[in-house]
Amino acid sequence: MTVSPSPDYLPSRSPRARDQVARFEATDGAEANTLDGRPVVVLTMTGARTGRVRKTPVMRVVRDGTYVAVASAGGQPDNPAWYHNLVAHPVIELQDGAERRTVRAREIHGAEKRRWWSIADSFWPPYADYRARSPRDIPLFLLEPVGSGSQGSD
Ligand code: F42
Repeated sequence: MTVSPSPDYLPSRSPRARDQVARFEATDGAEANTLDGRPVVVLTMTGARTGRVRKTPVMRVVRDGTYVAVASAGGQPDNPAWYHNLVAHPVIELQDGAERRTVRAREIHGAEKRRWWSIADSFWPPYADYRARSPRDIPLFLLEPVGSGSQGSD
């Protein structure tokens, strides 16, 4: 079952991201679900400024049912715009293949973040290069199932 974009949907300014989301959603996650052969998921969120529906592909990073969103933007000096969306409206939808789930984004820090970086690097090794060249401490969000009591530990 394919979902037509809601009228509130405001596509990304990035043609690559916008086109990948369109193909991914048109095929219910069967196509456009990789980058350089590594799996990708799509996040659907609420814009921090516009309140519109925003979507962004991110690399699929998951361990024991918990996903991670890495706000790397290729190591650019600034956080991606979608970082602000997850801070302002942390309950989002994650689509992995045909499976959609509601998750809550929680930014992590310290020892918890270091642990998850090693997991994220195993899914997408270029993250280590982004960290090396970015002036930012690239943010990581855990995308936890809604309703989980996990507070996480630093
Ligand atoms: N980016 C990552 O950061 N991490 C990844 O793991 C990742 C994987 C990936 C895989 C495939 C692919 O095609 C792209 C991938 N990207 C990944 C790139 C990602 O999809 C984004 O293109 C990139 O992270 C930049 O995100 P961005 O949100 O900055 O996008 C820009 C291009 C954009 O669309 N900007 C909009 C604009 O109009 O300028 C604003 C978007 C927005 O959400 N605006 C908010 C609103 O209210 O609508 C306001 C946000 C604010 O600043 O308050």
